[in-house]
Amino acid sequence: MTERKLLLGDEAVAQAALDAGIGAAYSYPGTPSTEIMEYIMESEEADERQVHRKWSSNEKTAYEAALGHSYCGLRTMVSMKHVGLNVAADPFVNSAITGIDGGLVLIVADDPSMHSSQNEQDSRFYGEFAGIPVLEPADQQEAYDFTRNAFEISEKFSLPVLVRIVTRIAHTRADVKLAPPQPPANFSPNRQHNRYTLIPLNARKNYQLLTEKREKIRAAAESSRKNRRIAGRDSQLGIIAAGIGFGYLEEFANNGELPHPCLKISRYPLPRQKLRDFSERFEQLLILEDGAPLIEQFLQDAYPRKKLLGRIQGPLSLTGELTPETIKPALNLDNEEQDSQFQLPPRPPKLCPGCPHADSFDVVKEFLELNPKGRAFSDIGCYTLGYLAPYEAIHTCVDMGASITMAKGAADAGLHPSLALIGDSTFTHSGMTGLLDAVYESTNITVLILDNRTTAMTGGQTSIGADSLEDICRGIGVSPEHIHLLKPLATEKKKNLKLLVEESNYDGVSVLILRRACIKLR
Ligand SMILES: Cc1ncc(C[n+]2csc(CCOP(=O)(O)OP(=O)(O)O)c2C)c(N)n1
Ligand code: SF4
Repeated sequence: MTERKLLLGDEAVAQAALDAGIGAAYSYPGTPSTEIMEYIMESEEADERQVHRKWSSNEKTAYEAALGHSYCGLRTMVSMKHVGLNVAADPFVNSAITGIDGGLVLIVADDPSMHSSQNEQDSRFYGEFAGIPVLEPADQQEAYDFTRNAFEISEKFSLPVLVRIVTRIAHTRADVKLAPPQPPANFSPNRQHNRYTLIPLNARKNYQLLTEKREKIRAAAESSRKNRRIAGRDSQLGIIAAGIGFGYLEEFANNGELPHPCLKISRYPLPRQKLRDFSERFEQLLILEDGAPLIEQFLQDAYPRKKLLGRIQGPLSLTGELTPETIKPALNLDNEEQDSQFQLPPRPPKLCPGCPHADSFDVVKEFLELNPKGRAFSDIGCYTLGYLAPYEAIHTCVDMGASITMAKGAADAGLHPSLALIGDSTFTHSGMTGLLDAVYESTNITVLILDNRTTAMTGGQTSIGADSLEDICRGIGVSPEHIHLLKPLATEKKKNLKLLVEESNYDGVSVLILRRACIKLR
């Protein structure tokens, strides 16, 4: 009997990778992709098969480890949130040039509407940019099926394959039909050293090979059933629906029949000919894609005079996620009465009562009141909430690791006092190299590592360097007398403030480690 499981989209992807016989999974946490790795970590099946699975320091190290595993002939999955791919972009783009051995599947969870992210970039562009195949499931069943298939495509073309999911697929559950599992491949390290050694002599040849592969993967996307026409009731309008856009369109089907004929897109590079053939049959087209208007831009360039309903010309917004509600007006199926039933009051995030970060902010806030010319460059984590009232203790949050480096740049410009606030996990993700820059130039900055012993913001994953922070700072070259361990508690406030004032007056790099466990860890 076929096995079925009720799975989140994230879990469907993870189960598919296990069933595809992976030897390892690598990841750094980030909403909405975290549950992929958590599922694999807790899986008994993965335990029995001894699938290697541990959190990595960041997305770049995760991607490179996956490439090394694939190099040995074994299938591997690496997962991350969309901004994580910015961090992993270097090995990701270059792995298209080296090619892979064991199937390498990259799962990227995009976050349209920025439910828990700094931006809403669309990872399909990364696929086009690197020249690799991208699959975009419309629901949890496709998340499972496409991930299984992604390993085959990866091995067929010797290329990594990107599977793009979005928050609403990652974090909603559906019944998923599983396919029989496959045994893992045999360990067989690569012998073609010219493929993986990207000196110009080899890289030029490999890049030429990649351009030839691009034609093949484009042809495969053109002929794929993942990109197919589906009949609909009213041919006044043609719809092109990608990924979850198709899932939303299906909500308006009547007895299984779509309101308008549709071209469903789930495999990239863009099947340009298929898009043209479909588009030429309609005077008006509606394009449903959750993210940036990748398909719509192509059609606008190809048919400047055609009426295109979508994100560029409206009525859909250029930003924010698609929902059945947002596409309803474009389908002339608006029903305001029903909409208003689902309005929930907003619930702004706040620190948990008793959070150690609150006591650190009390100190920083008072310090900034004493030093109004000072600035506190922050990073990403629970402590980003220090921006909001009642703390209002930080002034920036741009990307992981940017606190120390921005504090350094500002100090280089003459800003004083220049504070950097960074969590323990973010510090080992991408703060350490910035600290080295500051030590190298003996820049006058004061770094506060808010060490709550975990990666709290994404649900409390292991913070893999938390036990070595003092050693790391010493190793990077911060003078031991300017590394201090503090306890963020109301009773220690006076002492902590005094030390912060003293260290901010030291003309060099100081590090204060404010250590108290996140209350969720108890
Ligand atoms: C490149 C990138 N990867 C992952 C994330 C998701 N993320 C945001 S903050 C964070 C780490 C938070 O841990 P820590 O710095 O220890 O702070 P805490 O939340 O524990 O206070 C993660 C994983 C992100 N925003 N950007
Ligand atoms: S989860 Fe932990 S670190 Fe985050 S706000 Fe709550 S107590 Fe603070």
